[in-house]
Amino acid sequence: MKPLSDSERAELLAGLDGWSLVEGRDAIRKHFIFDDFNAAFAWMTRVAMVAEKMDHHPEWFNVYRKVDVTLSTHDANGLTRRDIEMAQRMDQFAAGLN
Ligand code: HBI
Repeated sequence: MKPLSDSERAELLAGLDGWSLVEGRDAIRKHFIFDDFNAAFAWMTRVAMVAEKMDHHPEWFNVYRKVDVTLSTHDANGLTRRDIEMAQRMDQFAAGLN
């Protein structure tokens, strides 16, 4: 799979909310905060189902109601459209919970 071109990157990242580039790595990161652990884990469960369906999995770290997410495509060693799509799905699910 091909990483995003510079112009695709600029255009697609501009459409995301609250995601930032990771220093020293072609990846994007966002810190999600939910009402409580139950909400955080419910969100992770929904995302996990989509990740399996997309065959595209996040790198994430959860403590109580916080989930730190990093997205990158390992097979491409960088950002691809799959990462953008996963970020959009994550934001959609989070909007429904908070
Ligand atoms: N998830 N983020 C990410 N990047 C990948 O390249 C990737 C994945 N999940 C599954 C997957 N690749 C498989 O297609 C390969 O490991 C075979």
